[in-house]
Parts: sequence; C-alpha cells; structure tokens
Amino acid sequence: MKQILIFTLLISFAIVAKSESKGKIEIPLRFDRYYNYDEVNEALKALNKAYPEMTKLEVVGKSEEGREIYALTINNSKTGEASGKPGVYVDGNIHGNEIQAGEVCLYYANMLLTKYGENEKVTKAVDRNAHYILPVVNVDGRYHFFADAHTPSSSRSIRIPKDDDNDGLFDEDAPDDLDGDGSITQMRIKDPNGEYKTDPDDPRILIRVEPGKKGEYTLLGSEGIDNDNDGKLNEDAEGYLDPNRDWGNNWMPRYVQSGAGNFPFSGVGIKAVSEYIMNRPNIIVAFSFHNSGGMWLRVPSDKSIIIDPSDIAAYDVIGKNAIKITPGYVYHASLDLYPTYGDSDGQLFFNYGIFSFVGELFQQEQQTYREKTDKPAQRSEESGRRGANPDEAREQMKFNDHLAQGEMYKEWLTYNHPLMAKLKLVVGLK
Ligand SMILES: [Ca+2]
Ligand SMILES: [Ca+2]
Ligand SMILES: [Ca+2]
Ligand SMILES: [Ca+2]
Ligand SMILES: [Zn+2]
Repeated sequence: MKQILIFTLLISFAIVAKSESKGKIEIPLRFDRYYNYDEVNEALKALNKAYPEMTKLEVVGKSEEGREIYALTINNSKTGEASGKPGVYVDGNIHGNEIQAGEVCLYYANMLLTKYGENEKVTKAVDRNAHYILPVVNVDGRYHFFADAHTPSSSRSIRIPKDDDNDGLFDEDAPDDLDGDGSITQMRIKDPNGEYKTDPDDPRILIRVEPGKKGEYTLLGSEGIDNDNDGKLNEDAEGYLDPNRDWGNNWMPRYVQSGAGNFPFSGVGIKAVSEYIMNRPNIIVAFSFHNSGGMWLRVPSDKSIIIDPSDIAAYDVIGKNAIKITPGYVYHASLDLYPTYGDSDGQLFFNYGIFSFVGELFQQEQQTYREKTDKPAQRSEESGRRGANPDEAREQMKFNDHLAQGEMYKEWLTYNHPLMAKLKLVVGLK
C-alpha cells in the first residue's frame, strides 16, 4: 500500500511546491494554498489579533531545532474561564510530512471564530466549550518539508539524528534532488531482467511483468547518490524517530516498535505537547489529524488492551456522528489496522482520560476520473505493489491529466549516476 500512496500523494506535494508565494495573511483565512511553518504561526497571530477577547496564543514549547510550537485557545470569557469548561483539543501534523492536518486545525479555528454569533451551533460550541488548537506538533518536520526537496514521506521524523545503518555516521546519506526540481522522485535503470516494463497503453506507466517473463526496468528507489561512498544509496536520511511512537502509554522499544526512540518522550517537542495537554484536565475529547485513509480511529491500538464497554459506547456516539459529516470515511479501532505502541491517542485516553480520536485525512480512492465515485475502486492485497494494478495506475494518470493538470507526473530524465559508472540511469517522477 505504501508504494501506491507515494504515487498518489504527489498531487498534494506538487501543489505545495507552488505555494511559496508570500502574501499578507488576512482573516478570514483562505485555504487556497498550504501555509509553511512561518505562515501557520502568522495565521495564528492574525486570528489572535482579530479576536483578542476570544483567543489566547501560547508557546507550548520548543522543538529539537528550537522552533516554537504554538497553541491557540478559543474561549468566550463572558461564559466563564476556559479551565471550567469541557475542553476540546485538536492537533495536527505530528508527522512532519502530513501537512494537510495543520490546515484542518487552522480551518477549525477560523470557522469557530468567524462563524461565532452567525451560526447557531458554532456559537453554542464556543460558548459552552474551551477549544485548544495546536496546528503543528512537528514544527521542524513542517519547516523542512517546505524548505527542502521532499518525497511524500520525508521530514516526518522528530529531528534527532539517528544512525540507521550503524556505520558510525548520523543522517549522512539522505536522498538527493539530482535534477533540482524540488521533489525527490524515483530512479529506474534499463534491465532486461527487470521486474517492470512500460504499459503499452500509456508509456508513462510502469507495470509489473508476469513471473518468469522478461522486463525492461529495475526500480532503484528514491533519487539520490551515495553521499558517504559506502556502496549504499539513501540508506540514512534524517531521523528516524517517529513522533507518534514516542508517548509514554504502552511504549515499546525499537525491536518491538519501529521508529521508537531510546525512551518515551525523548522528543522535547512531544514532551512539551504532552505536558500542555496534561495540564488541562478539563479536556474531554481530542482529535489528532494525520494522512491518510479516510478514517476516524479510536483506541486501542493493541489487542492486549481491554476497554470498558461504556467507554466504547461513548466513543461510538462521537465516531458515528463523525462519519456522517465526512462521507466515505469509516470509524473503527486503530488495532484493526496494525498494532502500534507509544502513540498519542493511547496517552490521551489511558493517562489523561480524554476520548481521543485520530482523523486520517485524504482518500486515495477519491483520486479517480471515474464517473461514479460513490464506490471505491476494488483493491486487492497485491494492488499495493507498484505496477501491480495497471488499471488503477491508468485511472490515476487520467486524474493527473484532467484534474491535477499534469502535476502528478514528471517525464523520466537521463542521469549519469556516479555509482552506476558508465551505465545510463534514468531519473523520473512517479
Ligand atoms: Ca549512518
Ligand atoms: Ca528531483
Ligand atoms: Ca552510510
Ligand atoms: Ca551511502
Ligand atoms: Zn501520521
């Protein structure tokens, strides 16, 4: 499934690359482009300035690289102190690459403030509850995702250097933007024994050859050279310490949970965010936004954990209402996907008594050019492997051509790769 995600998520990232033109941020906020790290902060300051009576802007803490993590409280002081009201906590972008989540949080803040007094339900929600909004948890990740050439999954980590290949060097060989276009794309090499060939219907698409048949290409992974001359490509990029495997509840070391650090809360920013939530015991419900899948997930994320049926019943009320307002999304427990340890929703529920949800934004199935979009494309186990489902790839290419105006695909380029001396290596975006 990951490979296919890499393909489709490029739509968003192509748009990101074009969103760097700076303009004055005005209220109401506009959502016609993504905000980089500085602009998210400017947007929060602009909301705070426009609604001084209703908002409070605080620095929750600082990241590994010293960036500020901001939270905006929305509360109508005329109806009481924030701490005396049931609190709603909303955050996003704990994974640095999952930038849409930050925009969702800004949208939430913008909607509550601009529709207050105009929309009855919003007015009630603002008068009755305190809202704590933290759009970007992984501030270093968001910063680097915009500032550096990226893949759909780069800059996801907490920015603590880690020696992924145990060679004594830290983060020494990340992918490189060989053609300088701002994106880290895929490399392929001509190979009569390769697993891939071009699609006869659309030469832009690579399809997997049947077992035993000859192909045309081998895929070499992400764009990059061997920066440390150890014979391996791109083997030690930034991190990787997963900010959503760093929380204390049900934390497991790296041999159980990949992405875990040396101890819980080893990320200074994560620790600060956890303390911010812990210090607000009035928070009763929390939503943390991620990419992707179109899901509302509740605890637990590990089947060894039993939850009181009355708590599940409370979760179900919220979860079932959540899917009503997000057509196509599903609601279920995290453990139905795969077990995870040391994630934030477990910390919030089991340690802080908060009904915590994960909102997985964005659905690949919606990136189609089919006339009927009510039924998602049939997907098999195999379909996750690149080139395994040519029909889906063709569908995505139509989507690229007609809806994304070609921004999802880049023509293959020729590149003389130093590691493949004298071999012609072709670099392209998929
Ligand atoms: Ca290394
Ligand atoms: Ca590139
Ligand atoms: Ca190395
Ligand atoms: Ca290397
Ligand atoms: Zn995530």
